Amino acid sequence: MMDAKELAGRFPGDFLFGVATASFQIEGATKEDGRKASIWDAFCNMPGRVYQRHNGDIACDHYHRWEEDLDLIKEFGVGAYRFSIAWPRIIPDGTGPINEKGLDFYDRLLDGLKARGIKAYATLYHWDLPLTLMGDGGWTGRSTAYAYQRYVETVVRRLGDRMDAVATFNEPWCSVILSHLYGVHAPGEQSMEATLHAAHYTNLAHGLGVQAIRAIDPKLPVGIVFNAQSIIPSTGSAEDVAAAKRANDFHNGMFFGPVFKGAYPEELVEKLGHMMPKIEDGDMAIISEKLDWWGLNYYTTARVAADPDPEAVYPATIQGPHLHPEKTDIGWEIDPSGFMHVVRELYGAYDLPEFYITENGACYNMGPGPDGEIDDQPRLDYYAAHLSVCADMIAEGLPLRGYFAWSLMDNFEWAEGYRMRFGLTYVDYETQKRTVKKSGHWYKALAEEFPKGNHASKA
Ligand code: IFM
Repeated sequence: MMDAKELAGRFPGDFLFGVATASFQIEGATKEDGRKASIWDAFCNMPGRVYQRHNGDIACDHYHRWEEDLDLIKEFGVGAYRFSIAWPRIIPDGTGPINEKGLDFYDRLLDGLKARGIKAYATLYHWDLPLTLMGDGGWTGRSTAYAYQRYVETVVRRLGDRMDAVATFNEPWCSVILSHLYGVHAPGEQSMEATLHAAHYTNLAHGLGVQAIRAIDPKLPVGIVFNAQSIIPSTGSAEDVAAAKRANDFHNGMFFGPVFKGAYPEELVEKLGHMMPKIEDGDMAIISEKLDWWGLNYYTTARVAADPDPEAVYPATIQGPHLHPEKTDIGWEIDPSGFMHVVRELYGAYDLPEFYITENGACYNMGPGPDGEIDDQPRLDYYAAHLSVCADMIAEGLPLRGYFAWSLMDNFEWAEGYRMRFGLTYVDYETQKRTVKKSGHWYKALAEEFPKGNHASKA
């Protein structure tokens, strides 16, 4: 087992360790204090979408247990907490009246973080779009980008003074491609045209959000969080290498291109431009406002091969066989080398600012043993291997400033419901009891070493 303290020695003293969650996955209280439905509430209620029709009604009951949860975060010895704000609590219909009680909840949360000396890394959108906005097409409608901008203004005006950093979006790939092309996430659409519209209006919303934040508080570090895919050609054949390039353009370039270069990848536009929405004058300049930081969420690698079907639609790729036999309980290949691969590729391709690993972690579903302890050694090993790669990134000169473990605790894993567990803390959903797992104790031993030189007892 990798020694946590030894690993700590490979990180700079001011490196930031944190834990992450997201609103819909932990809060519950979906009908309380003026919150209205999000697209995820509706999706959960539709048969066949979410495992056993699990929903977010109670989740980890964090809306009521937030103080206990902040104490838990403090216990972990981490310097920062990454959480998201639920738009349907703040502006329940997406546009229209502001719900003060929703803002009050995050007011309490932020004050609670400050009181405990924990930095607040807030995400403004982690997929809980107010359901009413589906009436305008949801993310496929341009007006949603402007509704988002007003929501951002509302949040940052009231809460921005206690945020240490803010992200406009979490994983646009999921809220665009997984949700509008593959139909796996809400709203469950399966159309390339819808996907391309959602992509452009999400990108535009990001840029409009950045403008709003900067106008209110130019000193608040603003960024965006991507689950950039680590794409590796299945074989060295020219076909597979070309397929990997197409996959890169489609899955990564669709977002990184506009945000960091002010343009969509050329081949993507050539092949799919006829299905894209009209790009208005000024859109690309808004989208490519310079950012202070960006976040990478990394879990696994994608092996990509050319689709042999001559009729295949762009990007015309298929999944190649896994290289490593080891998988987590959700079936994702474990490949720490893919972590380094994607970061190097992205810094080679784009002019990127400093970054954080805003999510990394593993799904293992073991529960308490006879002694009540949760022995999740494979998760601990996963963390150790990936954190070791983070130390390598720093040694290589990559501007990595912090790392957030996903997740503080087990929670609602979207279409998988509660059956898939990513927590450092076990949640008994019957009693809502939280029990720190073996991996959690290990992560605490690492995190509490930071900031270095700041612990009288460890001098
Ligand atoms: O649970 C999710 C999270 O909401 C976004 N990133 C990936 C995690 C694991 O699937």
